[in-house]
Amino acid sequence: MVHKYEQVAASIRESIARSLSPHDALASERELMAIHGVSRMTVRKAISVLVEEGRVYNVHGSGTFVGSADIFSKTPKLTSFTEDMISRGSTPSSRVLELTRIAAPDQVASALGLAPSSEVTKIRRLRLADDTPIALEEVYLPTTVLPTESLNLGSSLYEQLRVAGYEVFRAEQEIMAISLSADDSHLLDVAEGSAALSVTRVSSSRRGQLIEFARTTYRADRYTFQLAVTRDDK
Ligand code: 16G
Repeated sequence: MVHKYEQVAASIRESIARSLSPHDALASERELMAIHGVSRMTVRKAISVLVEEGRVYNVHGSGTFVGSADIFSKTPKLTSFTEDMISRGSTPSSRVLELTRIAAPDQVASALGLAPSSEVTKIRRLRLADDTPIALEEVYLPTTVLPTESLNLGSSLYEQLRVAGYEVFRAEQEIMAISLSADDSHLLDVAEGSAALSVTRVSSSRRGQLIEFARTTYRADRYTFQLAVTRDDK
């Protein structure tokens, strides 16, 4: 059965493709309710699907606007790079820059609760969407989680972790604005010193086992983060 909100979402997708440009306003909630003969709740559900897909974004108090096709917007849901790109209709790919087994640097060992100098796999990849560089990723995994030799870096790391019984379930993240070094600017195909968002993520499994220390550096002109915030009940 196709739900009403899916029909409304499909019809909004169509009208975006047909007649709207990035950052144009969508019809108001009230208008969408009238056009589709549905409740406010159904309109809200349809819009939230489109927000998840990155096709539209909300500006509090102003309405809903069409997203920009070349800007990827990440929501607080825990997702992998592959999932982020596929949900936006782009094809993800990777260029492996480094794959080594090393003694964990102090910061990594302490974040992952490992004894100093424990063995970890270090992975550096350039991540692309439809062949355009989007992010640089540096990931450290304890070798006890996945042996270095078993990794297939052409495909999703999170999918391989899931298959190995280490589904990434929760992550602590810190987001920082940085200027790219000359080398990283070159890899990401932007002017030297361009702005980027550096996200440090420490990921754990459903059982609380620490799995991954990652630093993902996104081109600031191609990536935004969306966070829903609420006031604590008094
Ligand atoms: C995301 C994660 C990164 C993870 C990667 C796995 C953030 C900030 N970072 O880039 O920690 O290693 O996805 O992607 O979301 P994959 O499964 O496509 O290889």
